[in-house]
Amino acid sequence: MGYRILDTDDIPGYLRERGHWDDLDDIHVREVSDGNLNRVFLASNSAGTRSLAVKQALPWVRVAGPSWPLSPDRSDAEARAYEQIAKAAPDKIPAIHGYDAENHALVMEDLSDLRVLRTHLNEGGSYGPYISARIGELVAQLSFATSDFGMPSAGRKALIATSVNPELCEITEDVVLSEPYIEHEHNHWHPGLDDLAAEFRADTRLRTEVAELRHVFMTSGQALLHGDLHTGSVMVGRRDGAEVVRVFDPEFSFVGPIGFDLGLYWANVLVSEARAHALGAENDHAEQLRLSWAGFEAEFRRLWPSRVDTFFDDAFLERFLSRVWTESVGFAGTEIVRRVIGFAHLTDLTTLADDLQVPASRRALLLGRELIVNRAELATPEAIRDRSHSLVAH
Ligand code: SR1
Ligand code: MG
Repeated sequence: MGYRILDTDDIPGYLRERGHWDDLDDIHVREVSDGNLNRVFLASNSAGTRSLAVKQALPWVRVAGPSWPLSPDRSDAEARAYEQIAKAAPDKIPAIHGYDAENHALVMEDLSDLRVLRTHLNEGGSYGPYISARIGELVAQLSFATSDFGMPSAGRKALIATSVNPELCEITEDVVLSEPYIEHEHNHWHPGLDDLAAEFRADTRLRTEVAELRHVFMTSGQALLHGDLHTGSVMVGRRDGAEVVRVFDPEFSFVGPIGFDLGLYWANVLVSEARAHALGAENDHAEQLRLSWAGFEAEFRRLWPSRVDTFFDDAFLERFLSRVWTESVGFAGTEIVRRVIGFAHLTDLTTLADDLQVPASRRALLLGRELIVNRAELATPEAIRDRSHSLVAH
């Protein structure tokens, strides 16, 4: 049987065929698709004692429809990424119960008792001391394990080969790392940003800096990345009295620059802060950058003595970490810009009333440009906070 696009009614039979569910008299399915690309279904029994999630890749971009075709093979990249993350950071992803390559479908743990971090923040929820630290730790665990520090050279070359993800990398190269700086049909923005959108497209220095980051993205194979680590790819909550953070949707995964994962998280933190500021509810975004970087750095340093190649000495580690920081700052800037004047905007801003959305978006855009252009001098979270405050003052 070939590739079947599943609908809500198909899920019970599908789960039974795949050996995940026996009692078809007691199964309730609902579609909860939320992301830009795929469909997601949740199946549960009436007592609420058993539940599963089914995620299927469509042969197009879900939010655009068949006019934007996309190979469903991206589910292979996602399944491969989950395998790697399960080895490096098993406590930070959902349990994967099965992957059906023929139908591009993953059957996994239902996380609906947790909340999407973006939704939690949009509703005024706080990070607590735990969430950003766990994200930084996850990036360190995955990136160390899949870098030349965590793997022998030949195995790494094999990982690079099996992790190529050209179609999804090209989406990022386009929608994040070039289109917002040129005329493109994917771009759109609030009319109150017309002047900044035009200014950004005419800014040759900005364009060259983005070109450099784009080239880093295309050529720097430091480690396996999640590849799309925004706050919509993170679930948070409590289970058995303990804080829980789960990262999902690693379909953009490939071997690339570590700073891309940290930068995407930071960008989404910073956009969330722009929303909070507009609503008069300050949250200290620099503290989240600090916590995630501290989580990343502490875990990377903890793992460093176990590196497989000791020609990489301690002095090199300092250089390496410094490069990751600077690239993270730059990538954060590119993600902010595309989320405001490119494709795939964020509900953090789009759900604000116009009179709040425009100033919040302007604030985010100006900070995004600053992070890109001046990333080399923004060496600490506090420097980013100060720069952000001084931009608003102008
Ligand atoms: C065409 S896909 C647009 C965006 O959705 C995904 O979540 C990625 O962020 C991508 O850039
Ligand atoms: Mg996604």
